[in-house]
Amino acid sequence: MNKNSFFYIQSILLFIIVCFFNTTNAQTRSRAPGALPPSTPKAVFADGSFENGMDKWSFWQNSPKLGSYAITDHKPHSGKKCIKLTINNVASEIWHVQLQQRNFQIKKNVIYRLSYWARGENNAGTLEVVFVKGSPPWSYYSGFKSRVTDKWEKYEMLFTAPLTTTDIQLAFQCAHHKGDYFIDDISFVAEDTMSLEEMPKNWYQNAEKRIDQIRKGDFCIKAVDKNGNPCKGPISVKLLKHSFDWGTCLAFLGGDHEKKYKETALKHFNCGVFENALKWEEFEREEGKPAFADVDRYIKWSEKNNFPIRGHTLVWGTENYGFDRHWARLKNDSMFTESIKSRITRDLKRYKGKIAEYDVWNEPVHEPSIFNRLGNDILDSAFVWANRADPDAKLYINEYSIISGTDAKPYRDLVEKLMKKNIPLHGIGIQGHFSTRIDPLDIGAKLSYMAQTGLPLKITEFDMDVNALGLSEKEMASEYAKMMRTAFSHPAVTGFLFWGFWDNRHWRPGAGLYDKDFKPKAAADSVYNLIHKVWTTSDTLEPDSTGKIEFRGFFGEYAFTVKDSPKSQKTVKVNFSENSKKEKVLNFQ
Ligand SMILES: [Ca+2]
Repeated sequence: MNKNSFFYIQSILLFIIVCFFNTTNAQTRSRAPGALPPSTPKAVFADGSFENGMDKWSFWQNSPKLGSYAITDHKPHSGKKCIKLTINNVASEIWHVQLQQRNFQIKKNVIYRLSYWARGENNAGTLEVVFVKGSPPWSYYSGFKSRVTDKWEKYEMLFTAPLTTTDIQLAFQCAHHKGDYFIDDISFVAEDTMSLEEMPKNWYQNAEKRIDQIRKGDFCIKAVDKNGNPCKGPISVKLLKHSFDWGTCLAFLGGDHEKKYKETALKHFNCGVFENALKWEEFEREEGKPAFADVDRYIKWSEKNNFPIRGHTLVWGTENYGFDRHWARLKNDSMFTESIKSRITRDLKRYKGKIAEYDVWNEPVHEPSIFNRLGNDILDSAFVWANRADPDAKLYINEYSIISGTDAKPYRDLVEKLMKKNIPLHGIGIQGHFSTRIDPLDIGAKLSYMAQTGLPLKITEFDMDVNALGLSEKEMASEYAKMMRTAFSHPAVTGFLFWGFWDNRHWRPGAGLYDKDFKPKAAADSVYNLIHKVWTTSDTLEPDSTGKIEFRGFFGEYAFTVKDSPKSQKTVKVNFSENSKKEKVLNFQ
């Protein structure tokens, strides 16, 4: 940091503005369903009233002619002025037009309330606000989206600071819909501190010890032959498949590499998750014409290979990818509600016994567009409908920026609200798309924070922005391993799924374990080695005179092989889980 920018930052810190706003007849929209705690202002950042013009704000666009800005006296929310952002040309990414403020002071784990007033003219649509790192690679920390209406409305979000820094940027982004966006009375106040458990300094160093304690059991088998006599000769013990879910998202798109793609998934992992095929907007592009045949292909493969696939996702509020124009969203509110109910009921009944687990609602904290329309209770209803349609299905909620960002608090608040209402929610999905390096203590603390709900946690969509972080292949392998070890050694975590493994089929190019030509990167080997060599159980033991062997091994499915003569060997497969009997009699016929 040079001297000038130091003084620049200092001047921002000293700059205090108090915003007065009229709250009568105003609606407040916050992102997660549910009210925020009352505000008790303790600090304020730079001018959000626009009475002094742009002041510390700046306008940025990715290419000229997307949009423009103006300080205007046209119907400000309060005072005489507000800012107007105009989008003339829609961009592929919402962040291509931004109103920014950078380099203000935040303190680690302090919870700030950002509030602002906004309205739209000329069909203005989604306005997103994000907190990102204030310099490359602009790592994402937290954000909130909402649709502006033609009336001034107050919007609020809570932001938990990821670290103590001034290297931070707040940005309002709106390049997804043409129109005029008016913003006024932006306020940013500290009001609470997130109570994250202080992880012991050596918590990560002790990961392998914890893994041994929580992922293994002491087991015993008694091997008998067809006459009931104890087996003689050595018995080999081999873990075939972890109880713990090690998985990847799947996209069966055909093409030359399809065979290799499927083989690679089976080689590394024991379960999968639909990347896009089950997302409603992809699955049922036309009303009444769901792509059953496409999903059935996955199911067939899943059953053949004993490779369960998670049902991601039944409902997702995002307005990206043209989803805001999906036929269901073009209906009136009551018909839209009815369509959500039909979709959930129809598909869970159809896939009962074939898909065991669903993300019922994806990104409820960050994508409130459906709650804005239908109210917050639609979330509760979705879980109830899913539970009625398939009472055996495990129902998850799924969200990003929880361990890879700073939104654990609003997520836990939402989960606890559902639990208080006895909504059938069985697990917490934590996506894990990282744009920062892996910090095991920080991640461990956030996992523990979420685990306090008492529900199992699953890392559902892990990847890293390898290119933006400038990771070498070796560094990437080491970061991925660090994350796997962090999650596997946390007692509340029951699964870990990569969001893809091949660069040709990855939303984040470079994040795959294999490059475009299917050449394995260092991470491919290290991921394989951890799951199949480091964290595995494989031994050959001599039974005692009663045919008994004892061993300590990972929970999962085992193959026991008896070599009863040089020419004959017999294998029995059996499962040893956390809850299974510690001792089993196996009959080697
Ligand atoms: Ca104003």
